Amino acid sequence: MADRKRDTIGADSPVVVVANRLPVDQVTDPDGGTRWQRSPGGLVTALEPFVAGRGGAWVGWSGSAGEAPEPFESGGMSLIPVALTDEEVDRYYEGMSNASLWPLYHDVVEKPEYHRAWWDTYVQVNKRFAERAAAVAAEGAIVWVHDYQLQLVPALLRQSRPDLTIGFFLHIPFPPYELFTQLPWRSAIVEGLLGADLVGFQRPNAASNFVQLARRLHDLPARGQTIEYDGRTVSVRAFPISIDVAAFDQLAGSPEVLTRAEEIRKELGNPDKIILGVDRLDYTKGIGVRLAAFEELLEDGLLEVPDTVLVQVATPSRERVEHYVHMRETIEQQVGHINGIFGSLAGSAVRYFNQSMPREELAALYRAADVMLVTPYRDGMNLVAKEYVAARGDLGGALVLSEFAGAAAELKQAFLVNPHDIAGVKNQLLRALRVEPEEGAKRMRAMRRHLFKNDLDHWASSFFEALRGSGSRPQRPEERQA
Ligand code: GDG
Repeated sequence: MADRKRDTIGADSPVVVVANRLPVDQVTDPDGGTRWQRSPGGLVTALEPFVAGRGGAWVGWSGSAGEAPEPFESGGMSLIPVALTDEEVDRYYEGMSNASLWPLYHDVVEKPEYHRAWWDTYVQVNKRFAERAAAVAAEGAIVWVHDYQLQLVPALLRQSRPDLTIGFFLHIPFPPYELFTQLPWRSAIVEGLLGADLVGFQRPNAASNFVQLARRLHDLPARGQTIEYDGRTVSVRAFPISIDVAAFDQLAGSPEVLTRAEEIRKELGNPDKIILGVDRLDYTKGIGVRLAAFEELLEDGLLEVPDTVLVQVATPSRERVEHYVHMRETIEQQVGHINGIFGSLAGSAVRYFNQSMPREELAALYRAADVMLVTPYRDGMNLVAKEYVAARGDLGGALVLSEFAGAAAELKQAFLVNPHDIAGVKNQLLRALRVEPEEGAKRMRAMRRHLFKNDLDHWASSFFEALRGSGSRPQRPEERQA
């Protein structure tokens, strides 16, 4: 991707995205030179047309501690890096974001830690993001702030730039009143979010949790999907995120991926059934649950190795956060235990990868897998479930999906499970493994139909449309003519 630098990069941007990370990663070439490469994430693909097509800017952290690079242009967007020191990465990102807010927002699956020093740094870093956004946003611009790391940015921005139309989207669940109110800084977070004109969540129950909070904690008048605050009306709605369904469908149906899917089956010893899990190695994803269910089915003699194998891709994640170090040890012990008992010289029962795989390899795994196991205890949406369905243009395969993933509300024809109920997970896994091809195809077709109508572009357009209709922003002259 060609990078260009100029003095006034990003100034007067009509659309600004503010997210913890920039949409690029710095890569080092063999000759030692460095360059920026577009990040593989779906969010970039979703937002790029709205930002790049309008000469917009993206404010975010580069991913490395220390001085921030100068703003630069890339992929038609102005990228505005925000600097974080080592201590800020430690307290704002790994601490407050990933050891306090992440577990609290995921039903306290692990116990959140609350430290005042983490909070102070969270406030300080949120101010920095807000300042950078305020500096590049044009008069009356639209600013879209993302996720739990930046919940104070909407209010901070509104203070300095009341002319802006501000949207916020939370990618993870939002907890009910009873859990949220644990947070020592609960009022500040609610006030931070209320700085937006539109607050978006993955699911309607998260939106109503937030409305309830505003009503009970701040005694604010709230009706349906709106809250009256500070002389403004804040809209609160669900916008379930999706993936680029057509692109994934096409990738998974390409000759290269299909050939690779066949190779994968062979490399695994041509088992009758392949069960697959793909997750960031995170304690919310319920990896231990599926290992336990698989182990019990082997013990019960209902499944056998090498007829059936479980492939688990567990992508390294947040490796310096204590909870993650501990869970990795537990999962790896569990895998070792199962393989020790049920493996043979011909191969092991669980093929475990603590590695990040190329997208093409993931698509081939999805295509090779007879059953996809997605068993989070709580998940905002879960894009892996949607990718699996998008990859199955052959209408093969079966999806076992946790009721506690946002995706379960849409992928209703999946084999739904309660991940706290191991007996139930075992039953549904067996049903999925034994489903008649005709019934499997019927389920897959219905889920694919839903996804093709509700793709990533639909998500981003709906949010932008709702945001444009929400603020009290004065119209720009060209909009008045249109
Ligand atoms: C948060 C919320 C919400 C995984 N391993 C590899 C790889 N991945 C890709 C998957 C998928 C993405 O990462 C994971 O997305 P999820 O939605 O499953 O989960 P989170 O990372 O927790 O995301 C979640 C999401 O935000 C969006 O709003 O759905 O609920 O928690 O796309 O394919 N990609 C590659 N190699 C890997 O090894 N290339």
